[in-house]
Amino acid sequence: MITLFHSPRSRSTRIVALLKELDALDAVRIKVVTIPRMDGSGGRDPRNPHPDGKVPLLDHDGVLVWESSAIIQHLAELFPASGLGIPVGDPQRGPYLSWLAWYAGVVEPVLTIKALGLEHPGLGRTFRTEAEVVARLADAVRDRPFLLGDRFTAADLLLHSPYAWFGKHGLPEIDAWVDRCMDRPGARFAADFDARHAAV
Ligand SMILES: N[C@@H](CCC(=O)N[C@@H](CS)C(=O)NCC(=O)O)C(=O)O
Repeated sequence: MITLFHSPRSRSTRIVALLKELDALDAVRIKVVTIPRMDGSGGRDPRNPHPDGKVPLLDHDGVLVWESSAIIQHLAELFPASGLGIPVGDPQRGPYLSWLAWYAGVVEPVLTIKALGLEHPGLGRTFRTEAEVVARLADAVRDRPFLLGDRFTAADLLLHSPYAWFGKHGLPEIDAWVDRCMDRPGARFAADFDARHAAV
């Protein structure tokens, strides 16, 4: 039994999109839970076994998988037929894993630092700046539709997600790539799912 703990319009929305892309909606149960929201609504949900009370969380036969990057890799490998993951032995495997890890290790901290308006030279030295993050992404998609070439992968699904929430960046390369990622069955399904469960 596999269960995704999900709260609408949150970081777990991208995992709902992934389930659709993987054609795994019959195999994975989606349990909608609450989380504390910025506006003071919601709250930690006692039904959510995430150690920090966060979403997304995957429970696979009683074993917990947390962090979006890990959940995405786990699910893409469990449901390989869709071709959203890159298998061991494929020369693209290294870049694919690197994009997933770079999202968690660099993109999330950098975007959070920027959103909070924090400034310290050590932050840029450690993580790099938002301008550098955007430049890396723009370089990657300037001459090809997706991060790894012609094919949409789970790396695109994860890396484009901040721009899907917070609006486009304004750089034509990034905006066109985000449009391509949002014009997918997974993104459309997740938006519809969240609209139907938005009260939670
Ligand atoms: N790095 C984590 C971040 C998870 C996260 O912060 N999720 C937010 C929702 S967008 C959450 O659950 N917040 C509730 C809380 O902080 O208690 C991931 O990507 O899985």
